[in-house]
Amino acid sequence: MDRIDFRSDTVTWPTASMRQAMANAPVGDDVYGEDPSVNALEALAAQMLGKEAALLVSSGTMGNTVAILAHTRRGDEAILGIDSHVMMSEAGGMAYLGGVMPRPLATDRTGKMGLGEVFKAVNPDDPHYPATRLILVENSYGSKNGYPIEPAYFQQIHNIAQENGLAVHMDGARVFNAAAALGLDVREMTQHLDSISFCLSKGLSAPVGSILCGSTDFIHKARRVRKVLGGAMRQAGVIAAAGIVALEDMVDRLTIDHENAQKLAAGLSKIEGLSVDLDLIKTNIIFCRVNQDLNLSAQGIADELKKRANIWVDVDDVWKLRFVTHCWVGEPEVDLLLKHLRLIIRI
Ligand code: TLP
Repeated sequence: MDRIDFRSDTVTWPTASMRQAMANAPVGDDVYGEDPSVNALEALAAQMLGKEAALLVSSGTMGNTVAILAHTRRGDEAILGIDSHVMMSEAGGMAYLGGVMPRPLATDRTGKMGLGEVFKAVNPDDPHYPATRLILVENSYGSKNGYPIEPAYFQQIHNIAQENGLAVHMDGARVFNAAAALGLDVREMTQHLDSISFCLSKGLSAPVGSILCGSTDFIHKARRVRKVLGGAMRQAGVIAAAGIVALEDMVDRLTIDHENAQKLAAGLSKIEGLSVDLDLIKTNIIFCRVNQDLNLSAQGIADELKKRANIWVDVDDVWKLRFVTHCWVGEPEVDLLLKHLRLIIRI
């Protein structure tokens, strides 16, 4: 692949051992519960995340949508961060498919909703108000440089939920990044949650798939919702086989992506005209502001990078770029990106 792609960790291709495992995967009909590879992946994921059961779904969006629909009824309300992925980038699935009202709350620099605000957002049991049923959290927090939020926060969210009979679901698309950054076992990140979904196809490099984890009862319910959405697959073992390799081989190396992000962020912050919140770069996502005095917008910089060096970056807004490190962009690619940025910004 000659393209150097910093747009997202979703661009990662399956590794050679994933392709091998896919070719050799034992399969069966997963709607009958007979696919040995899917069953093995679900058992491994449940055990690693410290939950009773797990369900393979096609994407992070499907994992979150299935979870929301399984936790709620039409007309219920879900509290969530105003700049969370579920709120901003999942096509309004909770409202479109579930008739669920989002109750968006502001988040701080690290993606946390204020605990007082969460508490106040829970509606009283009064027929005027939608019934608050769910709190949605995210970790790492994508729109805040993938910041890894510490488990103590979720313990407090869980307390509010318990006092009010609510469920807590985490969009843990990159929860393994969060755990790695905090030096914790991922089970410590999930202990205060009723359900969590995470992605196999981001930093873990699998081609397809996410996993929803929770109690046996919850996953039983979720399996029905997945079927309703057309997401029950047949010989999905070919996908699951890559997912098993992702969990066995790709988790421990995430710290390399974080080190490369640190290096990139430090380099960016030294280029006049670009700025990065260095104290917030803990995982593999970097948002970089472009000074409006430069005669180049974020799009202009992205176009130049592509033209000169086939380097692809994500344009977040007119004055903001996003860079994501992953296993296909290492130290040499970081150096090359920085070199070209210096040249482009000097013109
Ligand atoms: N995120 C993508 C884009 O949609 C922004 C990316 O490139 O980062 N939760 C979080 C926190 C995510 O970042 C994403 C994807 C999802 C859920 C959805 O996963 P998919 O794309 O598998 O539906």
